[in-house]
Amino acid sequence: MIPPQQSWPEAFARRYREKGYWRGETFAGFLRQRAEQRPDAVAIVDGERRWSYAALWARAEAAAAGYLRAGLRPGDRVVVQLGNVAEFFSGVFGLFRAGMIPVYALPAHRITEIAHFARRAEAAGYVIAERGDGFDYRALARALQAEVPAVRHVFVAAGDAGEFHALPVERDEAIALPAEVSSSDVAFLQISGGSTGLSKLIPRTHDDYLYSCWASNAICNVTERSVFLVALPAAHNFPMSSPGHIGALHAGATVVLSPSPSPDAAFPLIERERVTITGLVPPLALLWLQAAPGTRHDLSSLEVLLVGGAKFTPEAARRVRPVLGCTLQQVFGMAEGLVNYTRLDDPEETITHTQGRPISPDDEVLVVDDLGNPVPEGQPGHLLARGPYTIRRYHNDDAANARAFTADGFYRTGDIVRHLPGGYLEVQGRAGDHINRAGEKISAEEIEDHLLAHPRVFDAAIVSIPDDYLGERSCAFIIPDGEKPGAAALKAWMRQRGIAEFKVPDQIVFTEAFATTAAGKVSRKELRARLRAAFLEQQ
Ligand code: J2J
Repeated sequence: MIPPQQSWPEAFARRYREKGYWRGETFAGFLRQRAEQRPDAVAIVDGERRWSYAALWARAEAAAAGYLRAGLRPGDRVVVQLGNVAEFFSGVFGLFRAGMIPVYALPAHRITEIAHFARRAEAAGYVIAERGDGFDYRALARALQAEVPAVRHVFVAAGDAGEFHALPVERDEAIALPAEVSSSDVAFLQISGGSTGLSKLIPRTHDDYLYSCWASNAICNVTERSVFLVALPAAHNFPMSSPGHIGALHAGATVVLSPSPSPDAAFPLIERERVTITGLVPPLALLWLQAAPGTRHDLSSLEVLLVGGAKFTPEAARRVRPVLGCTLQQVFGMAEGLVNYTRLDDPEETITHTQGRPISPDDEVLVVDDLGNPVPEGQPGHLLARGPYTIRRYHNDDAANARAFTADGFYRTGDIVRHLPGGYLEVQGRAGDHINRAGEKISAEEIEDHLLAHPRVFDAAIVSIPDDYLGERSCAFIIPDGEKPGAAALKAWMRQRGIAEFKVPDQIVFTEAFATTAAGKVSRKELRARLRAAFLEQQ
């Protein structure tokens, strides 16, 4: 079991309960309730498959019995790596029903990342589909079990299970399912896109996460008549919780799964299913804006487009209503907690120029200088956050906890923002060294560590370079050790190490030396800033 969540001091927890934010609800509990209330309403649409709430719940119970029969126990952590398929939902709600704890990996993750999640979470199981986007996840499962033998059970939720367990679709009545867990327990571990080293694991409780989802529903007008399109990967925190598929299921609405976020895949689904709301990262929103005027598909059902994950420019934001005919909602959130939205009835200027304001009246937001002192409103500073759905610690990572939280429990977001009148925030950039590549966060340090393992790399520094389409792209500056390895060969070598494709540097620049100060000493952060400045000057 993950030890009881003691991260919110009792006085805070009491307040959040008294104010009705934490309602004592669990994931399995709310889905069971919806299945009783609206058994025949469509919960999940995946291609030609339509699962009612009753069917989804039955599948979740069947999966739960399958996990238990195989030997997993309540409290076990289970890495889930599934794309936008209906089985994501039966697989994950099955874990909730069995009192187990999903660890959400993205389909793009490869052995290096999956092994890290499994170790850090001390996972006992792994749930996959046989294939996705042409990739063989069973081969990845074999590699994982060779590297992390504690992962005893692999479940193939869709496709041919081969030597692994198939995820049952019929309930084995001989297996008793456990009683419901406590809503203050950790429900799952989400992946952080932080700046330093490997991803951290984010423990979210039933109470805190469900609050952020149902409160988002009210802000985004998600009700049981809504149809939510999951265009981004379902395991990502944004399409999961803002208000996301969890918000939509909580509302008793319909969740439509798109195999890809491209207009080719999404536009026909919007027309066919009369989709009312979806969320995109800025590069995809730009692609949709480009494709919409020429499309033969009827997009008129779309009421709200959420855009977040990276900064959306005011110029693009202004085009959403005229081109797509819906209201834009900017969303600035993070898997660690705090989520901000522009409101549906905000003035146009606020919607196009800000990244919104927090969900909760009890979100505490501070904007401080380098020394931690509050800066005046309107001045840029570091964003710190504390509140009823913002974590107070990472899972199993003392070093990260010491860095990421203040003594009084504020999460250091790493974002540089300006606080505007009315509590609105405008994101200015990042203090740390990560690259926000189309909403995917890449830690410079993590990629540098990979590069440094190459025998012909003497030193490496990864920087972000502004990119019209991606927002930022990654550029690796390399000092070779002897003969240059060649950019293509180096990229191929990185892929071979088993990392997500989005982390492979977009560009590689070989150089003789990195500029240093007169004193000869320079921090990595400063070095990266200099390399970026020198690169941009040359352009
Ligand atoms: C600028 N930067 C943004 C925005 C996130 C909703 C929406 C997004 C995420 C997410 C999420 C931004 N403008 N509108 O979890 O529930 C950058 C910030 C932030 C980091 C968090 C959600 N929206 N960002 O993107 O955990 O730097 O969550 O700290 O992946 O993305 O990344 P992540």
